[in-house]
Amino acid sequence: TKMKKDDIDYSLYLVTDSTPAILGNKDICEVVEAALRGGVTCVQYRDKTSDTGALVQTARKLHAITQKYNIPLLINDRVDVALAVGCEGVHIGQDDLDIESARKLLGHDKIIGVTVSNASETAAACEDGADYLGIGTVFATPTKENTKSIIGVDGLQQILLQLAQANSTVKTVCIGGINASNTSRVVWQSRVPGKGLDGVAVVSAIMAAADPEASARELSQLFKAPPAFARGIVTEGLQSRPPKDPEELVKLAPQVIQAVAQRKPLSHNMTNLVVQNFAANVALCVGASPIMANYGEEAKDLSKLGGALVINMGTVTPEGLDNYLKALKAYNAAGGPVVFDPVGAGATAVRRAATKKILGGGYIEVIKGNRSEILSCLPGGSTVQQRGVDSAAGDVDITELASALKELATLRKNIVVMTGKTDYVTDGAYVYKIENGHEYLGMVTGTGCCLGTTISAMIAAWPQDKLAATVAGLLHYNISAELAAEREDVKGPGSFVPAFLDELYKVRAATSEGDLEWLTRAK
Ligand code: 3NM
Ligand code: MG
Repeated sequence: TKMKKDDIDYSLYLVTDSTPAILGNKDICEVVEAALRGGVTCVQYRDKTSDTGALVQTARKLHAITQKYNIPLLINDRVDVALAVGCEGVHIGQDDLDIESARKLLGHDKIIGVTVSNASETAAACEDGADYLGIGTVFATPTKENTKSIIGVDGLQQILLQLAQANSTVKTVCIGGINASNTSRVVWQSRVPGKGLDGVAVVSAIMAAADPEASARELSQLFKAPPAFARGIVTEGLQSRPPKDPEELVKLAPQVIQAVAQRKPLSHNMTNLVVQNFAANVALCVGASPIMANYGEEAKDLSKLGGALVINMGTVTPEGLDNYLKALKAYNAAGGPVVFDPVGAGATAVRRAATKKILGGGYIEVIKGNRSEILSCLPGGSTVQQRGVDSAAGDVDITELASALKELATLRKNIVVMTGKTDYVTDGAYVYKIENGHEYLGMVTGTGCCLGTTISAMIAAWPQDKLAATVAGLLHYNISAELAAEREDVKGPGSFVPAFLDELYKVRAATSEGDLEWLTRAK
């Protein structure tokens, strides 16, 4: 039977590796056959060191095996080897033979795949008639050191967006550091309206696995499964979804606050040195159970307690960053929500890099920050980001800003909160403005951070509607600040702090008893 190249299933794409570090002393043919039994749908023979004779010999053996399973075999780089073997095609990198020449040699029925890592390579590969794109390097990987660029899930998504906008039908797989712990979320998170990955390509996750068949089976199931945290999150047609009525959101706030009071959800804070104590007190006052635990290893157990995680980057260190990433993974695996506060993102190269790592390291339910922090979270290609970062004043047109916020929330399938005198909240469908609050909030330290803690309590207690939960958190917080600032015993920022804690507590207590007088201030 001859394979038609349009019908190729790219969902689990195995790239071989013959180096001792990965293959060990196993037989490549046995590993590939086991992987095929497990559900691999496409095989690329990649061997950077063997002589041509040996390459052809191994490729022939592999081809005999892949043919039994009716699965295509592609050869990395070497068009001559592919021709000698008569297999289904090649995979070429940016430094290899050009696509046009490869096409001339191979003809139109053969598959030509190309590695791309940015917009211009993508455009060129499509123009030149690549059948599929291997997009990477997604995550840094010991399998291929000195890769050109680590693009993360953001970079991957930018390329999918580019293809969607061009109505391209080219197939896509991603590569680089893909394994069972990240497959489903990378597939889910990178998806844009109209375009998602056709598959994932792996080397070590199968080639270096103790049981390649079992690993392949697991990966093939994970490719199709939405990740734990994605249950119930709409991924398509975000922009065309009808916006929720602001008044309805305000009306839900008391229910959310009551749910916090009843459930006392865990608010797991990995936060900076300045606000530990204040954030814990705020969590208690809004009705949550705080734990200030910065050690990532603990997150696995804590993530199973039904609470939410706050990652606050206020005092980022290399060790801290590792801890955040570990915790993020644990919460994603358990399906627990994560709030990210990119404190000072954009201020230093270290923080920009850390922001990128955290955003690429998992799924985040709510990103909360001030204007410059939020602008730093926008994907690289955003024009608003460039203007915002370039101009010292950071003056950005408000409609442009609103559409940037929607873009960010749509791409990330999450909630974005931009704080300031007016707070903006969006789920990608609509941007809501909240005008409550008091200037004292800006005069004492940690109030921004504690808002993240408050929101974490709300989404943990009200996971069914994270937008409503976030709005409830903002209202509870900001209106408590107004009530505190207006008290006669409050003379300034110093006396404001304890009064603010009191009012947070009192708003919760009143709401639990059905007294919603405070909510009439919502605006
Ligand atoms: N190509 P693993 S990354 C072969 O970015 C290869 O183009 C890459 O190995 C690219 O699945 C890579 O073990 C290695 O991380 C991927
Ligand atoms: Mg190559």
